[in-house]
Amino acid sequence: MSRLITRRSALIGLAAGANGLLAGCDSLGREGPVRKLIFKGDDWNRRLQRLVTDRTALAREFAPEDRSPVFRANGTRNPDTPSYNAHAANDFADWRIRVDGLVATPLDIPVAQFRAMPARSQITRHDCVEGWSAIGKWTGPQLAMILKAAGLRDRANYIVFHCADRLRGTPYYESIDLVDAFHPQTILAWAMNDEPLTVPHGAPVRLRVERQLGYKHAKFVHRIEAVHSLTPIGRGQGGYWEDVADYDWYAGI
Ligand SMILES: Nc1nc2c(c(=O)[nH]1)N[C@H]1C(S)=C(S)[C@@H](COP(=O)(O)O)O[C@H]1N2
Ligand SMILES: [Mo]
Repeated sequence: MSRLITRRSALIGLAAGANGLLAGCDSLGREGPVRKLIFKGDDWNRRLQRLVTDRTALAREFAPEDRSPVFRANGTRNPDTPSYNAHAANDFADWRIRVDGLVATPLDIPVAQFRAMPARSQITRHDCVEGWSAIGKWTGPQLAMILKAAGLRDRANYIVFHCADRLRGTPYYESIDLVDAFHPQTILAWAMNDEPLTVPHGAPVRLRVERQLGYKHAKFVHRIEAVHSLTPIGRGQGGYWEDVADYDWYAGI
């Protein structure tokens, strides 16, 4: 946890610096080009969010009766590749999740072992950028536990989730920073509403990163990679939609 503590003190420093910058903003005018320049880009958005909200705070959790009767599936509803279909036909018994990149001990976790790990359950609201929300219950091990088992190296800054589906020929992927990776509600869910994940919802394993919008919640995860920089991954923007449609990398809610 020393890494997190280090980052927290770094955040405090950042907040102090950002305060100065914010104070200066009044004199820059509300719509001026300078202000636009300062506020452009999700890096600033992320820092501002860090300043005004505590990113380690928990997302709201709901009661079982709050669950949505219908939880829509969105994006890829079935990766439908020969390899994925073979796994699905076999109830994903041979699915493995690789954990590699900047880790001391790369892992290759069979899904059965994964399902046997201590798990967290949480009933949360999923918010899609397309304008719909749904409440569901998610169960799975905390990502923090898996990252601790693998041992992140010092240079690791981001965690990348590689998915089994392709959209228009391009593999879906997503990434988060270490604040979200070690957030207690960041889990690798293998169950939804007390049933094993169905294919439309990301079987056999999908990410839940509850403080961010829906597109960050990578489904069909087969590889988790710790990296120093996002630039060499995909087209370098940190995720499929970030690459192809300019979505914000940091989609905090
Ligand atoms: N691998 C993969 N993950 C994905 C997507 C996708 O198309 N492929 N779509 C994203 C979007 S936009 C949303 S809103 C959620 C939808 O999750 P659901 O299908 O369980 O509702 O998954 C996200 N994760
Ligand atoms: Mo979405």
